[in-house]
Amino acid sequence: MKTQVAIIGAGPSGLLLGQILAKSGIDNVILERQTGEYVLGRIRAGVLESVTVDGLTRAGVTKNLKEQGLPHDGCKLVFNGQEYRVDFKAQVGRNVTVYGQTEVTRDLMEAREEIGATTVYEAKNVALHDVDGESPYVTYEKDGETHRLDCDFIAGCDGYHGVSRPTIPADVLKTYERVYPFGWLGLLADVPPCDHELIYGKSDKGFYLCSQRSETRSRYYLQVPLTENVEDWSDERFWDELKSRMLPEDAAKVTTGPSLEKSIAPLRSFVSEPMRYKKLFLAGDAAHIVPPTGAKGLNLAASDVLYLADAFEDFYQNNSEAGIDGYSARCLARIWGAERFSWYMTKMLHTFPENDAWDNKMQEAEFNQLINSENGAKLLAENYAGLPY
Ligand code: RFL
Ligand code: PHB
Repeated sequence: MKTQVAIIGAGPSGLLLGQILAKSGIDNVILERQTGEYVLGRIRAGVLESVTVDGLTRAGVTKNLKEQGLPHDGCKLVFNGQEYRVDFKAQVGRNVTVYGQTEVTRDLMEAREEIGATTVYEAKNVALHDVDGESPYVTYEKDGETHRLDCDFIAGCDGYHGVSRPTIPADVLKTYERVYPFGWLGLLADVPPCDHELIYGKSDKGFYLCSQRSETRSRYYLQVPLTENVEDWSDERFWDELKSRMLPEDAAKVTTGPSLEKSIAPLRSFVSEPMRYKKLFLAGDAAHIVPPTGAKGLNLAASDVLYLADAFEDFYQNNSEAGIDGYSARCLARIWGAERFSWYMTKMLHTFPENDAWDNKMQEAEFNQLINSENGAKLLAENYAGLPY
């Protein structure tokens, strides 16, 4: 098989890139290790910045988003009993859209099927070859047979545990990492959300987040130690713990119900540089991870993809390599801004086991600056609604 761009991974990065390129007449094939159902079963992000909505618009995939996406003009922060609403709309004139990653992924999968572009699911042992030569190719196994996909370029959209990043020689890659000493236990349930906006809270028992997917589906998270097992969290235990961390007036508005999904995700900040090595380009979680506190993971993936689509369009339509050459630096400028914001939100709103009395006072001062300074609130709103693209 031969194509122009071989895309590794059918998560949101790979599917969005594939759709935009196909619309521009650039042939591409996606190789995905899992089944489509497995990819859709992963419950992840829920908040879209305008850059992500722009990306989906460019891909022509906004029908359901327009009908079902919920515009949010602000969110509530609660810090040890004090609450504060950040008004994104008033502060920076922009808002965000609440629409789940599962829905984004499903919309992109359906659109890809409609245009008849090739996605190979359950592609095993994907390996990248000659990425530093003139004729790169990818091999994979499917139904016991080995296949070869020749291409001009490879887009590594295969997430943090993928094969693309490790293909780059170790002496070329520089990585930066911060691992946090806790995870988030998430619960999805078909119950109405407790508030029309998201609530990010810190109590003396740890962080909690009240999020949503629709007016009838809620997503809640609790900070838990990394030693916790999801099997030890009955629904009842989860709801009790959540309510015990919330302000009593908010807790009174929580509707409980049976969980559709429960899982624990560790928190990590990670960046690898550069994002391009010869014919290989990394995008999304393959190149960087943020802790979910700033709601940036999916949105960064979308901005990488838009820059990469620009670069390939420039190459194939204008015969220019400028976009390709500038890709890594262009992405990383935006990524480091989002890394800073996610790290700041995580540090301000979680309970750190190693914190001493000084650290606790600094956390409190951080929150006070936010609620007492118009500039503090504006900075948060600007970052949350999305840094310039
Ligand atoms: P994905 O979604 O991980 O997709 C990568 C795809 O590549 C496939 N793959 C391979 N395919 C072929 N061969 C291989 N060797 C392969 N190795 C991997 C995988 O099966 C997968 O289908 O990365 P992508 O597309 O870059 O998208 C990024 C987003 O998924 C991610 O940034 C966010 O979901 C991050 N994230 C969250 N972000 C938020 O903004 N809010 C959240 O609440 C939130 N929760 C999360 C998250 C990420 C999590 N991960 C990665 C463990 C919760 C979790 C559990
Ligand atoms: C979610 O709804 O899953 C969600 C929302 C906001 C975040 C993280 C996760 O910051």
